[in-house]
Amino acid sequence: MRFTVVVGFLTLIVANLAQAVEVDVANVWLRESIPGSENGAAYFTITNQQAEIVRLVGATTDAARAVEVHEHVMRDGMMRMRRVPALEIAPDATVELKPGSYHLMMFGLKKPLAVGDQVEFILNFDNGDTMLIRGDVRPIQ
Ligand SMILES: [Cu+2]
Repeated sequence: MRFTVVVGFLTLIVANLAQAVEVDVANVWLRESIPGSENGAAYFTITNQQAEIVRLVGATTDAARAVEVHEHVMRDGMMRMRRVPALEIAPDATVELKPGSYHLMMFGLKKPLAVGDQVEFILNFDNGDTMLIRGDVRPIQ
């Protein structure tokens, strides 16, 4: 299933300052909260449709106190997460944010993520452009 990317009003505000990034964001989804967990994660695919590298440097949402771009890395035989200051997407490349890999880490959820909820994020790019995306909460498999 594909979700249409909605360009947010913030893009209009900064349109005169920043060149709009040409990306396609699809399949935005979140995993339903484990009871008691204050953190969450969001996933999507992002395709660079411009001739230059796109760098995703962060995101915000009303659903959580803070959001960071994260990746999972194996260190000392253990799976750990670390912050990615700038997720680079090469021209014509697609990067998949998915469990066990890149994700949007949500800290301090305002309420647990329940199946059927829709959550919006504003993606921030290094050139100052922003993009509003919306995803559905899916059940834990
Ligand atoms: Cu994380």
